[in-house]
Amino acid sequence: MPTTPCHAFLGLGSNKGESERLLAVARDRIARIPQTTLVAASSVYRTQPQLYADQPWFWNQVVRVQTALSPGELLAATQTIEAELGRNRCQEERFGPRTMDIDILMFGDLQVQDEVLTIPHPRLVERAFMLVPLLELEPQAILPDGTVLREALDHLSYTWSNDQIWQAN
Ligand code: PH2
Ligand code: MG
Ligand code: MG
Repeated sequence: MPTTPCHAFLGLGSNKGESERLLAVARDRIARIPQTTLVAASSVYRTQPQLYADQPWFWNQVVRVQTALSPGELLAATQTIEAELGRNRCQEERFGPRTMDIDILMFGDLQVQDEVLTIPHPRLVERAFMLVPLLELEPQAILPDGTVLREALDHLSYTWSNDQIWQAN
C-alpha cells in the first residue's frame, strides 16, 4: 500500500561538544534521510536545562520534515544520526548532557504508544524549549487530542528574550 507523505516535527537538542556546529550537521543528515525532505527549520534557541538542572544550557531547534517513512523507520534514522554525532546512550545519564538528541515531537495526526515510541512526545506540552520553536514554524499547531499548543505554552511559567528561554521548573 503506498504511504502518503506525512509532515513531522523533530526536536533537536545539544549541550555537549560544539553544539551549534552539531545542530548544523544534524540538519544536514536529516535532509539526507531517504524518502524524507527537510521543509523548514526554526531559529536556534539557548535554553535553560530542564528535568536535571545541573548541566550546561542547551541549544535547541525544531525542524519540519515531510516523510514517507513510518514513525519507527524515522526513529531508526534519527537514532543513527545521534550515534554518528557521538551519542552513546549507555554512557549518559537520563536527561543529562548529550551531543545530540533528536526527538519526534509530532508525526502528522498520528498517535503512537508502544515500547519504543510515544507520539506526540510525552513531555512536549510541558517544555517551552520544544513549544517555542515548534510554534515558530506552526503557530496554529494542534495535537491529535485537540490540545492547542499555543495555549499549552501560555500555561507554562517561562521567559523568552533574545532567543534565550528560561523555564521555572
Ligand atoms: N533535553 C532533555 C532534558 N532537558 N533541557 C533543555 N533545555 N533542552 C533539552 O533539549 C533537554 C533539556 C532530555 O532530552
Ligand atoms: Mg530523545
Ligand atoms: Mg529529549
